[in-house]
Amino acid sequence: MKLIGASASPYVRKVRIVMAEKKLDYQFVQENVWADDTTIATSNPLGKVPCLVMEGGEAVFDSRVIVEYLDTLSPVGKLIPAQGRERAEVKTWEALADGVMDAGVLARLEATWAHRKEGERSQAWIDRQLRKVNDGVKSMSQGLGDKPYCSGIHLSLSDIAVGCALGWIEFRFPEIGWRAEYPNLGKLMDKLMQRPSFADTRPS
Ligand code: GSF
Repeated sequence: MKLIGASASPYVRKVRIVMAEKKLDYQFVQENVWADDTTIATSNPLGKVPCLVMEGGEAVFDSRVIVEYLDTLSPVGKLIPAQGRERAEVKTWEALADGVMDAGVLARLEATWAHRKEGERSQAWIDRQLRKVNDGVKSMSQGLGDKPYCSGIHLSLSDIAVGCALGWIEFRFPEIGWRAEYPNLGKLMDKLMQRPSFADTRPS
């Protein structure tokens, strides 16, 4: 399998961590989707990473579809419960974490996308998206409480998705300072960073 991605992308990191936790082999192909000469659309018509390209050349996207597929490939370290409430809970944590990343990406693009002129940037839009980031992180902290993991008693996709969202906020929006406000999230993040899957995929 070939994973097309970028080392700063939190969605790509989620897939790389799942690959590592599941002990799956793959080739990581770095692609700058913002470059004029990007060829990402030949694999993903939406022009986004991550995109998984299978041995036969078929493409699988987006990150939620990819991680769900990867979790079926081996029984090693099941990350998504097979059914029922537990499954819905993990998928909701993932949706929350992805939603925080989506809002953060929208805010960042509004503020920094090179093709948007100064007068075209909307502070009201940036504020709206950052509110979602802040509310989302607060909800993560409330949901985690004093439990060791976001859902269940073992590592799951919930923790991986939350860890990717928090790590990316720390990387792109250090001023948000979620560690000071939510020590329980800091504790979870420190624990996750002790895993090679997280330590080896720090956003850069
Ligand atoms: C989001 C992927 C995405 O926005 C997923 O895979 O979960 N829902 C999708 N990827 C960004 C890179 S990043 O911000 O991490 C991307 O490829 N953007 C290119 C574009 O043209 O929007």
